[in-house]
Amino acid sequence: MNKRTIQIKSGTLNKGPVVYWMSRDQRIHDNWALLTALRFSKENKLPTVIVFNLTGGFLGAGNRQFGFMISGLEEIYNTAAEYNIPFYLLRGEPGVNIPEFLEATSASALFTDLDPLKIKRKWLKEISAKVKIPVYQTDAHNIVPLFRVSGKQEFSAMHFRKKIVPLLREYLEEYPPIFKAEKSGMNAPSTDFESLKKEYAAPPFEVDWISAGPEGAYKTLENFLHKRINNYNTKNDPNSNSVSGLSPYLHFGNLSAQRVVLNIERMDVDPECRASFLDELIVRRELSDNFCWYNQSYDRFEGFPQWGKDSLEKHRNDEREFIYKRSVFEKAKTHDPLWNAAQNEMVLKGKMHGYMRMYWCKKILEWSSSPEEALQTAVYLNDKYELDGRDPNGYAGIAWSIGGLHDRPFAERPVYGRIRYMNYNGCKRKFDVEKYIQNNMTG
Ligand code: FAD
Ligand code: FO1
Repeated sequence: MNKRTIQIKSGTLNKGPVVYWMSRDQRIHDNWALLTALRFSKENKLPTVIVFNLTGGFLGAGNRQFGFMISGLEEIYNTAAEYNIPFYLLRGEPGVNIPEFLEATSASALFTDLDPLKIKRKWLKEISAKVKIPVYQTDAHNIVPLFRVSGKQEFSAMHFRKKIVPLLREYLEEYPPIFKAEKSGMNAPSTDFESLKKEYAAPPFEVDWISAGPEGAYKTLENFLHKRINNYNTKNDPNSNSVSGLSPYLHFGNLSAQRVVLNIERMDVDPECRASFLDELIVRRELSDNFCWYNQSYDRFEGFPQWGKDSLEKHRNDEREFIYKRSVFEKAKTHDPLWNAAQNEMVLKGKMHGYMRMYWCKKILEWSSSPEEALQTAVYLNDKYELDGRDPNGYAGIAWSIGGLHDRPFAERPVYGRIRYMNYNGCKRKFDVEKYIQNNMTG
């Protein structure tokens, strides 16, 4: 088919449309999965339709994330129409809805995007088992398809970097322009986005500092590239506005990481800032997908590297100075004003600065009664409150903080064992802690 696509199932073409089941990559432009479906449609003189399945309560997501996602989908629905692509929004279980939709439309083939998360792999398995048409999956999220970079879990950024960098020349190509699909007799059913948005707009969880969808994503990217990227060397200062703020858009696939890199390459950017940003965007981000794809225990203690598990095991019964239950963490009621400020930032805004995420998570390990409980608390809070949560980056970031994933052993100390340690004084040396606390006070 092409170098970014794998065939999940063979089958015979029917007479109906080619269906793109959009899930992870919620955009029309710069989308290899949609382009693959459109090309296949053209070769077979068939129309293309997009179907999106809304699944309530997805991995702990609430109004905040659904509200953001639905506003983006409304924009995508309208853009799809410009290319003669009807957009269907279904609600319920994809394992039931997608096969029914394919049957009802006599669909010829199914295309979808690729996601390493367990729930998405389960959905695709259920769907494939029920249909008789060909099923294809395209990695539209990673610059180098994850199955091409490596056939196994990579244990450090250094090893992963060595594998991905030589492939970038081949994969960092400009996207071909999207083209109009064959006109079909099918009209996009009208979707009442206003009612949907109202359904998910209830407080206390809405956020108003970010505008959803691909348009919001491009504006944020432009602002970062033209005004802020040259300050990226201060990325570890949570008071500096030097990070991109792109993670919610990358998470929902409103923006392609490949587009970000292509646009940066056309600009004159400070070389140190450029290298540091691209290392996060390419190496760290795609390494997280590698972790979740090859290690389906990505959200469990068992998923940590062996040395991390052994070390945490040895220190399991160490005395803890403070032990908090999940509810104390959730209400930001610990003894540490810096930790509480980070938690407030996440609860109030749906985001937390990258440097604070590390501190936040390591302290959850330090102040929980076991590493398993710490992991559960961190995943629960991250997935409930972060706009960009429920993402391979989140599971990898938490496993890095608590279990030493992609990291090396450090000097032994209580509770942490050989897992890297962080503390308040270290933060004080790096940035104005009082200012960060003041900026994230409640009430
Ligand atoms: P920038 O610094 O501008 O980076 C650009 C992009 O590079 C990010 O949007 C992201 O896609 C990628 N990136 C940056 N840092 C990392 C990293 N350490 N690992 C993987 N990719 C990275 N990221 C999420 O997208 N979702 C999460 O739920 C999430 N949870 C995290 C939890 C913990 C405990 C930790 C330590 C990290 C977590 N991260 C998560 C990774 C990182 O903190 C965020 O991606 C980053 O802070 C997002 O802000 P930004 O877009 O301004 O980042
Ligand atoms: N994907 C879907 O196909 N249907 C959904 O209803 C859905 C909801 C959702 C809510 C919050 C969120 O963070 C992600 C959500 N996603 C949904 C999936 C998402 O696009 C990503 O594919 C994964 O979360 C990360 O890879």
